[in-house]
Amino acid sequence: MASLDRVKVLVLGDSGVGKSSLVHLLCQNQVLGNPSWTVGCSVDVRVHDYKEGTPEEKTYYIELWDVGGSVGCASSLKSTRAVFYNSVNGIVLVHDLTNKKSSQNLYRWSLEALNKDSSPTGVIVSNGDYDREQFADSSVPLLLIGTKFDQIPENKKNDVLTRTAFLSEDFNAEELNLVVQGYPGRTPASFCSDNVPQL
Ligand SMILES: Nc1nc2c(ncn2[C@@H]2O[C@H](COP(=O)(O)OP(=O)(O)O)[C@@H](O)[C@H]2O)c(=O)[nH]1
Ligand SMILES: [Mg+2]
Repeated sequence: MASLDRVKVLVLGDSGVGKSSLVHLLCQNQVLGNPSWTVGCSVDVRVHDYKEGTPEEKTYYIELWDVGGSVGCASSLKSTRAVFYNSVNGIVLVHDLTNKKSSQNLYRWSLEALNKDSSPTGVIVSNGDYDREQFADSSVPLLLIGTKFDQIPENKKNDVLTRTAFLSEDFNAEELNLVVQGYPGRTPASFCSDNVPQL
């Protein structure tokens, strides 16, 4: 059998935003019943038929690297994480739509993974002084995923969608907002597959 092309995708974001649930849903096609703490990094794989049914159809072996931890942690932990950031083909930035801090921290996560998080003085760049051009010239495609859309009250949904649209512009990223866990009347797997054609 011919070997499949391998694509490495990082899944980054604060603890509790739903990274493990998302990766499980994408790779196992089912809801993660009882998510546990992710220690270090866990890798799951999805076999994906790119442009299925067309002459350009090609099968890829997509590795989703779910990197645990906190972005505000000590630099020694960060340098440990740096080993995961080699040879990356894409980054999924995950934030919890009910938690603004998790959205703000995505600036730091992405700059860390793109290896652009230190100024010459070693001071970490926060979203207050980040530069859009740092994302504009990135050759690594970014996808922004907002989770827990089911937890947003109906009258707040438009505000949230406006906020995520600005955020995805900042990152020069595609964006999706979804429900990774189920909610009444909708199975999460079908909801997700409707919304994640690119993945
Ligand atoms: N309501 C709701 N809960 C979610 C959603 N996605 C994840 N969760 C819950 O959020 C919690 C943290 O999820 P987990 O995947 O462990 O987050 P991680 O720390 O980023 O890996 C779990 O209790 C999940 O069931 C979602 O879309 N809606
Ligand atoms: Mg996890």
